[in-house]
Amino acid sequence: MKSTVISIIATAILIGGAFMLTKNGGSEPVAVADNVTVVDGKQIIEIQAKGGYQPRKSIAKAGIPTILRFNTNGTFDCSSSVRIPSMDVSQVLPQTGSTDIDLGTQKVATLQGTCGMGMYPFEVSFN
Ligand SMILES: [Cu+2]
Repeated sequence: MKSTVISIIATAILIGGAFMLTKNGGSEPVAVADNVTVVDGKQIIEIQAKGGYQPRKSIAKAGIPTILRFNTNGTFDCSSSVRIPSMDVSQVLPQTGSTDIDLGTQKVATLQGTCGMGMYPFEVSFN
């Protein structure tokens, strides 16, 4: 009986310790905005591309390495072609999938992007 209690306490300490390590490991995503997280010091901005871009406007942090991630899911319209002229980005997305575009470290500025035809706009503001 006594050894059972001890082993339960030991297990609880082990689980607690593992949990603390996870917390301190830095790999927990930190939300910056609804569609923006920071994981391991890298900012990830997620935009859905289908019949336009959602969200149309993203707010992100300037001064940290940033990935712009486009998610498609049965996207057959021209939002599967992405352009960000100021960054020289012209990217064709798969009909379904996830595509990362490395934006490097941005200054305080707003990036304007569109679909390949210039019909659907989106923007990312770095503050
Ligand atoms: Cu278009």
